[in-house]
Amino acid sequence: MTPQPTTLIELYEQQRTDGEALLVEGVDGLSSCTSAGAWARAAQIAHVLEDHGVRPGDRIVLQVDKSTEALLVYLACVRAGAAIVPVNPAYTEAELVHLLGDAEPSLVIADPSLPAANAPATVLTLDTAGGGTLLGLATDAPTTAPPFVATPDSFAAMVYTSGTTGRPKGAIISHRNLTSNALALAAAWGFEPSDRLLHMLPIFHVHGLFVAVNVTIAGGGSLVLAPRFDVGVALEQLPRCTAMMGVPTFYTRLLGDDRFGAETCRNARLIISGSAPLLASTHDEFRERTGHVILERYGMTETSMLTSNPLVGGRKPGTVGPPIDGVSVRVVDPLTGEPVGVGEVGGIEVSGPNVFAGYWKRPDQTRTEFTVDGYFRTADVGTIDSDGYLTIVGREKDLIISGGLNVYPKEIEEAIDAQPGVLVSAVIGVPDPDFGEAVVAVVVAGPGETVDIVALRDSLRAILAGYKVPKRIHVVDALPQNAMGKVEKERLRVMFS
Ligand code: MCA
Ligand code: AMP
Repeated sequence: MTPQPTTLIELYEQQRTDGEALLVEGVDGLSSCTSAGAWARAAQIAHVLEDHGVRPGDRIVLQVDKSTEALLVYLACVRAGAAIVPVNPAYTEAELVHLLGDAEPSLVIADPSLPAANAPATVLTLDTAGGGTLLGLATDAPTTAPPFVATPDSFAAMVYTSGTTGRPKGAIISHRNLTSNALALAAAWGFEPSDRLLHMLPIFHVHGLFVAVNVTIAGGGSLVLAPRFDVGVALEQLPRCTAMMGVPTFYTRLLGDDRFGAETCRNARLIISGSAPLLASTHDEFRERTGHVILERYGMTETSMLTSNPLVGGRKPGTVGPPIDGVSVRVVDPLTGEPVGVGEVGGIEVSGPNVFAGYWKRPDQTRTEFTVDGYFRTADVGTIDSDGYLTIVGREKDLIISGGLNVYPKEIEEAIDAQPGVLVSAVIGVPDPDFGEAVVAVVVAGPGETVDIVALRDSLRAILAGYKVPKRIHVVDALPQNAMGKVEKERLRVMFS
């Protein structure tokens, strides 16, 4: 019997049953490629990376719009032993400064129209049409990869995640982390060569880049790859697919269209939601309209996927299911660190082969986020029921999840406070029918000053990615504070919801 793959290279090579089968079927303007073709093209790109000085363990920052070629860059990094650092194409120059300085990439691959193209590093370009310097250089390169031998601990990716304090930090993600997760999920969700996954997620995050792509590879199936989520494209493509992965906003938007129904899902066997809480009402409406029970799962950048409702058996709305194979999840008392009883609420801690090695260049922060017995503190708050299903009831971290994208209030508050006329601000998340939570800012003007909301929003747009810019800005005389002088965000949430 062939041993289970422990690296992404083994995963790809062992699970590829039919090299001539499509790995990616591009739609809405994206290109297609076979499994063997993708692997060979990735080898060629890996040679270009190597020719530009990239060595195993080096970081490669990627800021491009979603395309099939961008996925091949990910596979090329795997084959060259480099860690991909995916970056949201909406990030502004200001948002990139810290990341580029921190990651110290030996190479940047960027769309020529995006800020990373001006990075103070070696830059190769790649646009959505497959143009740019990168692929031109790859054309005549060998189709067998450079001689990198991966181990389970080899560095596969570094994904930036923010914190409630301080600047975004790079989570170091290994081949073991991604391979073990892909295998566990493919088995849990029954992925097979006949599967066709509708992929409309962005590829600058764990959900779209690793969960969707690696699970498909592990199952030997194919991706129907669209540039972005779009209801019209989903209505056209979903009937041809067996599975879909998305954030709750995808499903509320589909339900908002009368054409969406059981017929659209006629070939689907599995509809998965994650990255943000799925409302019970969305769950119910989806079941009534299509007959499908959405499968909800829970994960994090630092850990990949942790728990999932089952493929077979009871999917419980409002819960994120039991731990997936190989993952251990416990709920502890925040004061004592001791596990709480069934049905009691506490901090969620996790361990397993999927859990990352630590934060790049931040040994102190890494130490404080792990317990002495090696569990990672998620800063999510939850409870486990008598069947072992986890429910997330809140977050210790001051985090807003808008349309599946994380927004850290502190970063937005700092940006607002630096604007003319502003004394202080507080940023909160309020319920939103489309994004789940919407970013709202509450601002106090300095003495004798006024705040021009339109000008403030324009200034924020220039420095922050669009999804972080508050959807609403309210000016108030003072922020409510408790006896300790801390802003009472809960009161603000009630006032401005
Ligand atoms: C775009 N906009 C947003 C968001 N996305 N505003 C708030 N929240 C958002 N998520 C703004 C843009 O700045 C723009 O504003 C306007 O909406 C239109 O932009 P567009 O790009 O056309 O938006 P969209 O196509 O409607 O995108 C919404 C979306 C997208 C489909 C929900 O954000 C999306 O695909 N989200 C998925 C994120 C994801 O994959 N998360 C997984 C993270 P303006 O016009 O004013 O400039 S990984 C994770 O969380 C863990 C590991 C896990 O468990 O999975
Ligand atoms: P990120 O830092 O982008 O990896 O986001 C991870 C966070 O998203 C988790 O710590 C949770 O707070 C949240 N999250 C992910 N999946 C779910 C889910 N199914 N339900 C509720 N929250 C979720």
